[in-house]
Amino acid sequence: MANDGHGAGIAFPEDKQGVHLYSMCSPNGCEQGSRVNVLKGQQREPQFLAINPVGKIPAIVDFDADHNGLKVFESGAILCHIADTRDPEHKLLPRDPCQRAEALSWLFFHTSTLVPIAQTVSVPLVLGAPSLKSQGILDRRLGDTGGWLAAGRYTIADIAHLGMVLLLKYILGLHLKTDYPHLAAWLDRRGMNVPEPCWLLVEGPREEKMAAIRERA
Ligand SMILES: N[C@@H](CCC(=O)N[C@@H](CS)C(=O)NCC(=O)O)C(=O)O
Repeated sequence: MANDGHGAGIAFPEDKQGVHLYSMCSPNGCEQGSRVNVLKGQQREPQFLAINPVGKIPAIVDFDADHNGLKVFESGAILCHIADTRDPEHKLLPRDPCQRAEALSWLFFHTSTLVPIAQTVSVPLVLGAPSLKSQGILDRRLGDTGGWLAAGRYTIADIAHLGMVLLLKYILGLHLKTDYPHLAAWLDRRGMNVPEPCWLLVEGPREEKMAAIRERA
């Protein structure tokens, strides 16, 4: 696989067929397809951010005719896409709603609980502090789409982010309207106009707010 000059050090594919993986050998990556060396910061190169705006490996591009260069990031989403499109017998992700929900429960446990715990310990040692902040990533994405996170409409992707965005806003003391205007507009948009959790409205310094949260729990 030759470097076609797109990225400073990332070898992008010349034959645009099938599923192309962008990754490197890491706990949730493997050495296939194009190597994106996160130890050298290649995940933050514009050409890779165009594939995964979150700046993390793994990511794939699906060049098959049906999928038309579809970009997928987040290991869970990649696994679902592969299962949905390359497993006609549904061996990897069952079709039966009960079995499917069970498989997805454990997949989501892996990506949302186990991986962050493992990374809390390992990432600062290997990579230093993460440089791309979630709220900035979401704000840019919503600025690009002008609406919702995915599929041009309100989906479970928007629903999933709501509580955590409010929590980040509170914990980090974010000024959304001035610093993250697209995120602020998204929160105000029809369908997202839910009341803030009561504990967010507690006045006073952070310690008092935390005490109020514990009291109300
Ligand atoms: N939730 C993501 C996590 C991906 C992730 O954190 N990848 C690491 C390598 S194992 C990475 O690219 N880190 C680079 C960075 O954070 O700058 C997934 O499951 O795909």
